[in-house]
Amino acid sequence: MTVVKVECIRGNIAEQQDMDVIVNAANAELLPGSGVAGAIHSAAGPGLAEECRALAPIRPGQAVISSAHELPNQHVIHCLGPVYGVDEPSDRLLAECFRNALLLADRHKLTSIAFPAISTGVFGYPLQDAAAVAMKAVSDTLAELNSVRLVRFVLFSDEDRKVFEQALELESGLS
Ligand code: AR6
Repeated sequence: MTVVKVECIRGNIAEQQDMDVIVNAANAELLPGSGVAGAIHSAAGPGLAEECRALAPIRPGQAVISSAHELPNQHVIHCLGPVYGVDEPSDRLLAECFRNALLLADRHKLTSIAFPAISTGVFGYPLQDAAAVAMKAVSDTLAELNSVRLVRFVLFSDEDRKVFEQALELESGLS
């Protein structure tokens, strides 16, 4: 079985130079926005929004792939997370984001993928619950991956990183 490393770091998702693909916590229209989407679009330059126009709109749980433009990565995968309490069932839709992004990266023969904490900002998903969903989704998808070797969660604060680290330790399929 393929060995996949899962790690949690504190950092900026738009500054993951060593990763093949970074994941955007997008809006349905794939427009720049705030938070993760703002950071990714401003680092990528206007070409990203232009390319994204043809890929939008997307629905909760869906993942689409684009070029990375001026970012140091090969690609960006855009996921629309659920708005907590609105898009239901939110846990299944959030899990689909991680699963669909991993499978898409794998289909593109990419080896490393960096995720932000999708839905936990503007979309209001409680961080601890989101971390558990994320780790279980990665664990449940591992057996289907051929190319991906490194999954990195990039959290904006050390406090958030600790929450994800704990969820990683609790997800037995990943240890
Ligand atoms: N790097 C890593 N994590 C970040 C960064 C960054 N540069 N910036 C914020 N976070 P959010 P969502 C954390 O709101 O909840 C946008 O406007 C942040 O602390 O970016 O999925 C889109 O256009 C939080 O824990 O994504 C959508 O309309 C997490 O990343 C909507 O917000 C996600 O925060 C998407 O909302």
